Amino acid sequence: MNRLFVGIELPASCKEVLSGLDPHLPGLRWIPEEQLHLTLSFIGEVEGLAEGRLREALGEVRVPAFFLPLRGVGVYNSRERPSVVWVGVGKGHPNLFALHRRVQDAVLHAGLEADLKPFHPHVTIGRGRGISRQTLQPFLRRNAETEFGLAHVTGFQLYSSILAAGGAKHRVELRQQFE
Ligand code: 2AM
Repeated sequence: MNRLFVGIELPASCKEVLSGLDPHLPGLRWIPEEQLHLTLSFIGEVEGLAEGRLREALGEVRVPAFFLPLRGVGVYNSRERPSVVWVGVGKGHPNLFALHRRVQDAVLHAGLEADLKPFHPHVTIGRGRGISRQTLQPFLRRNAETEFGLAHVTGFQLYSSILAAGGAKHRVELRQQFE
């Protein structure tokens, strides 16, 4: 069994910028540079045969390459506290949403359950470990509208995720290039 998800790996230059944003605040764990990605579809535990079908279906997914702006920061809250600090991708990127739909179709085609919640594309850059909104506020205000560059998206990856005490470890299982 592998715990799988599909995502877009960011170019090294974008990862470097986002990694360098770390405000080093207590109660906030910054995501290691090599793990920065945009999740397209979280799938969960998958057994070998289904993973084979998924690899095959993902291998058929092609959309035109596109540029994705990385822009602004925000948080998702859990029990009144920020749990996820994210970087946004602006509004209305038809190619990103088309890619998301194609990946979801591939997951369903493989006989797996796709996460059917609305797609809110974001790059998780930090995880709250008890930090308050107030402590994070100056960082959020400072970067609310900051442009972090453009990611040239020419493919996507199938990742496995191994849960460990210091945070999940991700490994690229498949690279699908459409350009
Ligand atoms: P994220 O994109 O907000 O960080 C691997 O765990 C990736 O899948 C993470 O990047 C995570 O969210 C995303 N994900 C979505 N749903 C998840 C779930 N139910 N459990 C774990 N991760 C999930």
